[in-house]
Amino acid sequence: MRRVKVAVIPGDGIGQEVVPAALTVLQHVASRSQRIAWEFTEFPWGSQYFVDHGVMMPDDGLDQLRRFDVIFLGAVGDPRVPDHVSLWGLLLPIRRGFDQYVNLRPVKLLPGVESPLKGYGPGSIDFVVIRENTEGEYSNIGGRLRPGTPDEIVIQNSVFTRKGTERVIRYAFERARRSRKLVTGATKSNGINYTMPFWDEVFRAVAAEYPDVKTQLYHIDALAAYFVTRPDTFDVVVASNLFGDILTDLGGAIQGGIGMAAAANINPDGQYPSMFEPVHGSAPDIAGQGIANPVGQLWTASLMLDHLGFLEEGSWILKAIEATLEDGVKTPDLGGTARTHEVIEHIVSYIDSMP
Ligand code: GGG
Repeated sequence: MRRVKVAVIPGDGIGQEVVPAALTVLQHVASRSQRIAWEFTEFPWGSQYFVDHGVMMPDDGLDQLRRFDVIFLGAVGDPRVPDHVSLWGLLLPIRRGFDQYVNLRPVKLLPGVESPLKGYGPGSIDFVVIRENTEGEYSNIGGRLRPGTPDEIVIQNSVFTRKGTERVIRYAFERARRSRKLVTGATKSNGINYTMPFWDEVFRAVAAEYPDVKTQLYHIDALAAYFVTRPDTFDVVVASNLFGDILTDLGGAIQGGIGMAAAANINPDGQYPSMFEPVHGSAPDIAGQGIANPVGQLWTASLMLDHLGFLEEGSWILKAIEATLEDGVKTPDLGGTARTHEVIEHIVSYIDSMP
């Protein structure tokens, strides 16, 4: 039996619903497995904390999180707090402070779910996006001069380091060696004339070290269109921070909805805890109604188990998700009528009754 210390941050909106739901499932997985003893510690950080204390998390937040094996996060965002304040006060400092330079986001069409793209059935869309997670367009370097005047100047810099670019592209190639051996790079080296030609140069240099892996490099605009017109042709897609963010919302849409999409913020060196969160945000429009889709958070829990080395247990959650969706137990965003707790009950009873 291994003790696993998990920092739990439900955060805002539907994070407060889908995180406890996923913890229930994780407890059932642990009791079936007899190999895991979870130690969950919850942190009340997020937008309500900001309203009460003026910060999204305490100044020593990262120090408090450092002693955990993993971080399990729900959602960030609240109409009472500007989005750039909530994001730069919690989610982004964790990703950057803990050097979680890989944001791994699976895009897979599961049985029982309909893609808005016609002609695609279960498993026909199945790839992973590796999003650079610590630099690029999310640089936090820039400023505003003469705000509010006709002479206002606003600058936001992009930062691409050789180390940061090379390591995430290399991760994508290593990952592709374990799948269909095809890496697609997202670029825009026609219009963005310094950072993106550099990105392409590093991509080609790393590719040369992996002669067994096929490659393609597409401008982001064409790649977005190919996600719609030929999503079955991808294996591993690697993209800069902003491009990867946009592509994976599109990825969520083609796999049936953003409520399905999972993400793992990984520090591959294991020096710091990795963080697991769904792709979706806090969905204030449906928060508190008990109808949030818990699948993205559950799939994220499955990625967390994989990361911790509990591959078998991780696969139980995915199988339970598939069986539940196939049985038609789906929340309204997927065209169903089930409430969050009904999806969870179905998943738990599948796990508890596994042979
Ligand atoms: N699940 C975490 C969350 O709420 N993400 C919302 C979001 O806007 N994230 C921005 C990003 O991933 O860059």
